[in-house]
Amino acid sequence: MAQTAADILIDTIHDWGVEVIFGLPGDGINGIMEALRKRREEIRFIQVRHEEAAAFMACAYAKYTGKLGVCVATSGPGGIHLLNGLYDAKLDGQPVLAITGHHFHDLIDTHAQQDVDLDRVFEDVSVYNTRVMGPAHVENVADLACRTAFSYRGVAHINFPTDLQEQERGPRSKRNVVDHTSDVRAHSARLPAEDAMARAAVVLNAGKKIAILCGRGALDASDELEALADRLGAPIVKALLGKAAVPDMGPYTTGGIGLLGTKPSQEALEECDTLFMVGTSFPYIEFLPKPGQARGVQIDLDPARIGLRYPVEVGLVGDCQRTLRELLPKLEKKSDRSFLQRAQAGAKEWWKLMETRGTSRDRPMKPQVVAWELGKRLTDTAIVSSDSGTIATWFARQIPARRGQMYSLSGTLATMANGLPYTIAAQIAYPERQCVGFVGDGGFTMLMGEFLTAVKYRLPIKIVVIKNNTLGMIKWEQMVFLGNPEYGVELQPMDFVAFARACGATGFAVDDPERCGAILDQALETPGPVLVEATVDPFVPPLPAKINFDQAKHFAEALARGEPNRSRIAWTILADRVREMI
Ligand SMILES: Cc1ncc(C[n+]2csc(CCOP(=O)(O)OP(=O)(O)O)c2C)c(N)n1
Ligand SMILES: [Mg+2]
Repeated sequence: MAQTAADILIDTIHDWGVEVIFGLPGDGINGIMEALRKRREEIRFIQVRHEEAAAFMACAYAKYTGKLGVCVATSGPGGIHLLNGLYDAKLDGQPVLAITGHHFHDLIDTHAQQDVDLDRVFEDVSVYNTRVMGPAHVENVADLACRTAFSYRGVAHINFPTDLQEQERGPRSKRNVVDHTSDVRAHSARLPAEDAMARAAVVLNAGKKIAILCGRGALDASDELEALADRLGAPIVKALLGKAAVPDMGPYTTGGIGLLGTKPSQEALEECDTLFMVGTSFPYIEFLPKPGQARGVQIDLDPARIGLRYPVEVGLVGDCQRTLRELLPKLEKKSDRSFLQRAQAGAKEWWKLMETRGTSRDRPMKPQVVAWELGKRLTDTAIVSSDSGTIATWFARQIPARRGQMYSLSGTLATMANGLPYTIAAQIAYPERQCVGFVGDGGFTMLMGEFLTAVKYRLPIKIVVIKNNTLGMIKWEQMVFLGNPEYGVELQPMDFVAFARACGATGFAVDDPERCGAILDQALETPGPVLVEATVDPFVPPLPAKINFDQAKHFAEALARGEPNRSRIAWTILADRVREMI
């Protein structure tokens, strides 16, 4: 059978190592679906219930494997649905290819049905964006789309009019020499210039209180980071996407930073005289040292991100692992360990506090208890995905990352709803590993149809839904940041266990802290997809590790100005603080 333009597309991306495509069919991509059907042994098509989830899955697949994540959607609405997930990939720097349909090529821009020029719609989200003009165009643009997504760590988009997908190889223009492109992947050494390395070493060797801030770019540099911390006597502070970069219970890290970070991390950044940023664009600038307080050195793969958040003296453009390996021999071992030791003492105290919160036996059950009990039960190679919300705070603080595990959520876009699709993508990529979603009831219900996707493909994912019947994070933001009583944040409660069962999966419910561990044990041991509904106290605020005066004032104002739940909130906070003091 003659090769169609859609066949050429799928063959080309297969040559780039693509083995999985997430998507949902439609008449704008029927030619592509047929090409996928014919190649179902080589490329797995995972059918989703909502295209947004397909884009999240592509993003997560890229995050967890380092490979190209691919999603496909039909013309018009299908493509539009992809957008949020594609922005997640753009903002967290993941290589993703989005393939979309268009209607008949000779009716485009004539008010025809689903006449949405997705190549124009996707202009902002993509690093490469094109519309196929005919079969002879396909290989050229598909090679370039894959190469660009990898090279610039972003979204490439190919929009494909539906009738062209079925066309067979036809005439080429006279300049379009056959087979003139290549699918060879090429890498640079990704090492900074020698003089920059020497200057970085001078700054770091002069520092007396050095803090290392690492992010997602350092995820594969665990050993190097710990060697660096040891050499410099420097605590490692982790941006959330860098949670798995070094183990929390290791001797060098103070854990996360920011609103959902830890006190010792914040203190390390407040007191340091040198800040060494390794693979991070952590966006909350107010948590970084004040400009002028500390000398700055930064490693980033992207030269455009040097000095983005902090005025560094030396920028090292390169891969974190390789750069650190080259830099380490140039660094002197600090004999004064006091800065690191203080951070270690602070981290020990912090973990004691997390344990106190995580082992509370109060009713209603605290969300921290669920995170703590889950953390204890994860396997050494577990992959844990989470959502935006207070849920991210418990994920960040109460689940200690171990070496070999992976953790992610939507970092820079901070969207809701990605947690379930991320977990599914993780399980598709790693059928043998324990893949867990730790999500809020608001985020989960946005895309909960995807639980059926897990059932359909018999994916043994474990989803823990923290049920507080509220858009918790926003409730607290309204109070703590603005001093307003909560408004528009209550959620209609639902029975998640019945939902899981209705999907053909297993559901467990827990609301008793005494039973939480046992129920999680049961859930983790149950084969197939499992959902745990953990009903928790909705009045536990995810307060910053150190509360500033404005936040406390706003909080008090919100309570005074008619916050409907003020007495329960005040009582919960008071009771917790008293318990933590005794
Ligand atoms: C798509 C999207 N819509 C809205 C928001 C704003 N937002 C951030 S967290 C949050 C609440 C999340 O609620 P839930 O999933 O129940 O988690 P909880 O905060 O209760 O733990 C909202 C509405 C967002 N980040 N993304
Ligand atoms: Mg909630």
